[in-house]
Amino acid sequence: MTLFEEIQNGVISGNAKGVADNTRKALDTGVAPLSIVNDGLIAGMNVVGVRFRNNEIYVPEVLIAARAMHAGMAVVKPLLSAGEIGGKGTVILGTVKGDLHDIGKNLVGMMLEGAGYKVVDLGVDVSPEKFLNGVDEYKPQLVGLSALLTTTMVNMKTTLEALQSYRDRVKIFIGGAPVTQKFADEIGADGYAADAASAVDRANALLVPV
Ligand code: B12
Repeated sequence: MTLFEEIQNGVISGNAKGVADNTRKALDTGVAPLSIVNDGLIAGMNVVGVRFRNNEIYVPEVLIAARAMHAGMAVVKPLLSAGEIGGKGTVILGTVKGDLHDIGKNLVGMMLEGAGYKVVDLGVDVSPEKFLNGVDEYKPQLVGLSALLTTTMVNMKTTLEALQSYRDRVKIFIGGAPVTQKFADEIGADGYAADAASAVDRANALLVPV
């Protein structure tokens, strides 16, 4: 079994210590931190998502898997952030009001940090007002909204509306499993990305001066 498979299986079975150990082992053998995230930790979590959807596993197993994934993330995160921290600009991230899912958002945040952005994470269940206050306080170039529920996607629209007067200064991009490019276009977001790696590409593209 490859180290990537060991890490994936560790996430799937919720073996936090095993994931952390194998993540260190992979780093020691020279594997790039970003590959560990993409091909180990995220790949494992994707399997967990499919099994949960198919009712093969339930909420407690998912939470235990997420904890294992975070154990690996804790090991790679300092290395991902080792680049020019914050040099590219500031991004505010949050999961919209009513929504408590944060695994994907956290991954996006870690990837953005790894790519050189300063990331301010407002957490979950973030109201439009809280996003507005965050923009006032941190003066970001980018705001990222996450939603994992079809019922909370609508709060992306209300958040965009709340940020209306900042739209000339701040780009807003969105993501989350039910979110699509079509939805992003419909609500007038500046961008959309399907996963954490393309979120970095999207951020880079949005911030290129026109
Ligand atoms: C983990 C999980 C939970 C955990 C969350 C733990 C946590 N700390 O996040 C718990 C158990 C708490 C939970 C609760 C619920 N959940 Co849930 N959950 C999931 C599950 C299995 C995985 C989500 C996940 O973490 N995926 C892994 C990450 C890496 O993927 P991701 O989030 O999609 O993120 C990636 C991209 O979308 C993108 N991205 C994400 N955010 C952003 C933001 C930006 C700016 C960008 C650019 C990109 C981006 O990049 C990420 C990284 O690659 C999904 C099933 C699934 N397959 O999606 C259901 C799922 C999302 N949950 C669901 C439901 C229904 C619920 C509950 C209502 C269940 C209940 N009855 O209590 C509650 C709601 C609680 C609430 N108010 O939010 C449904 C949603 C159905 C729908 N269409 O609305 C799903 C799809 C399961 C299902 N098939 O029924 N859940």
